Amino acid sequence: MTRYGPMFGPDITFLGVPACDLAALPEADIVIVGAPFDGGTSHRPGTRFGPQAIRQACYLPQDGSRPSLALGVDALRDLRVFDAGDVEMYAGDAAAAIRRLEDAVFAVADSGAIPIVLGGDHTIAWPDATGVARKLGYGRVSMVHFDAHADTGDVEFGSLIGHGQPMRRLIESGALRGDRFLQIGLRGYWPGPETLDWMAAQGMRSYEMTEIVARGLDECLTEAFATATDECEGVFLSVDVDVVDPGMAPGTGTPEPGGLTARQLLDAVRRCCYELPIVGVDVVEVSPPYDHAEITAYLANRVVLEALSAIARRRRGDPWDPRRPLLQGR
Ligand SMILES: [Mn+2]
Repeated sequence: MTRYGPMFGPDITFLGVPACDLAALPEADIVIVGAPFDGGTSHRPGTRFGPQAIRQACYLPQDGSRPSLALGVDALRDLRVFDAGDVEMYAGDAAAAIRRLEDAVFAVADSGAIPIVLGGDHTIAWPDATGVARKLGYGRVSMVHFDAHADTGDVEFGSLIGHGQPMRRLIESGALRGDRFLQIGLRGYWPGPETLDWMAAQGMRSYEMTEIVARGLDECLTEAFATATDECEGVFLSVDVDVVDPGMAPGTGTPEPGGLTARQLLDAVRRCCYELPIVGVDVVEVSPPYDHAEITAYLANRVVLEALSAIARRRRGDPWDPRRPLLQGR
């Protein structure tokens, strides 16, 4: 296992943070890992180009500094953030690809850093959360999962590996507990009753958009956070960009109308990373070939930055009140 650089495109890092080698990890708070894999995609492909798009989608210099207006931290400087490049993930050999990714994520977690994985289709959540659970203990990590889809399919296209199935594999293997699994933003027409019955039997809690609209996202998050922190060492945050309405995130493989706004997702990710003991993050399903004006890549870049900034603010330790004005010491 070593630094490959990006699997596709020029050798850049996330917004210019220093590069690192997975085989010789530095003392780090955060290690970004690219997972350029779309071999588990059921419909529109292209997420193999997601990591590079997310790394560079920004109008500011690629200088390794991003002072957050909202949080008053510069996460890329306040935290030791490195980019390990892409794990080699050949779409034609899904089993080998996810094995390699799980080892990479485990190496980061084992070093004491938080892995932030740039997808890639959602298949990667299986090796991502498993890699973290290998370090912290099976059943000791909870999941907060933003998605239009439950991703709890059993066998699809004759395979156990696919972007509609990672959450089932994580629970079946014992890596994560079904009753510490919080899903936010589900909607549409999949899965069917058999899969919903299986999810209920695992004790999963899935907040469908109808409930989120009726109760408000903040109230749902507060409730979910109480479950996520009960009897668990840490929380894995998995963000499928298709949780956002396709009008604000068109560049994705399985768009489902009627989702969260970009603003709601950024605020929710901020709350997760400020209020919860986050031990791993992935941001998945950005498909640049289906994007328009880089809308989706820009959003995913900001999701990563929001997570980093909130982790930095949480570590700083002083209270943060979102209602205080910007120029009066928020
Ligand atoms: Mn998904």
